[in-house]
Amino acid sequence: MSLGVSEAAATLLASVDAVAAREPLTKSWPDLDLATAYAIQDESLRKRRVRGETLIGLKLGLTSRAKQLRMGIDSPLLAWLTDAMVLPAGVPVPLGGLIHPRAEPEIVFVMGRRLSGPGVTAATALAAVERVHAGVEIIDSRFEDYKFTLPDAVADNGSSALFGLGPVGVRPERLDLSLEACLLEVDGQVVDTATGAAVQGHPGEALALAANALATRGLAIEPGWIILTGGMTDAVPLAPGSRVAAHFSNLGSVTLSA
Ligand code: OOG
Ligand code: MG
Repeated sequence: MSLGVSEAAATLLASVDAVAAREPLTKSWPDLDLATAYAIQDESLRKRRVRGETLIGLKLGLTSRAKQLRMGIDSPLLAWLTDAMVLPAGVPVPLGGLIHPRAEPEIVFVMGRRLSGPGVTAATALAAVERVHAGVEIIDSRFEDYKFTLPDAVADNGSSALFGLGPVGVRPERLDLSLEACLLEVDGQVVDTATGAAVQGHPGEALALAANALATRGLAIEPGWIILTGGMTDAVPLAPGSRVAAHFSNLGSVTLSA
């Protein structure tokens, strides 16, 4: 027996609250399709808003080859960000509230203007951006062993948990984001590197993809929204006592302590 949309959303939020992984929805709901998965995601946003959370933007996931290969899924996803997901600078990662967190470096946009598809290109998308920041996202899939299909991950709001932004905000026209480089360090050792080109060739392409995908659901990207464009490298597990730092060539650094 498969769950309905509202029950599935409630079950996934219960996994967040209980800090407990569960089996993928598709185990008991093998024909869960993407449209229904996005309906579950929207319903979990509605439930979060009822609890008092505020919608502050969205994230793309699985926009780089590194991430797609790791998860075995070759198409990007969108998910919602709320104010409860912001990790302020200097605050340790609250590991006790997370199931099996992983950290990944991302290029992040803060929107100046509304961006509404269809037909958005990277150039028109970037023209709507106010500032670019360095970011680190902490993902925490609600599914056992991070094993899921694309509809599972969509329903689970793209494994979203927390994210931190760097203090440096740069106007998009001042950078070539395809060349923006990132070194990912764990406990002082470089474990991975990438440039912005890892994200759909250019993070502006990811932003355009998000605007055009939202348009098919009758939605637009709103002024002031924060947009995480997707992990540039594979994500690294966040172990107790560890320190993860993402150093960018122009955007500064973000450091998280677990
Ligand atoms: C899905 C979320 C992916 C990204 O940046 O690629 C994501 C997952 O890998 O759990 O946030
Ligand atoms: Mg991510």
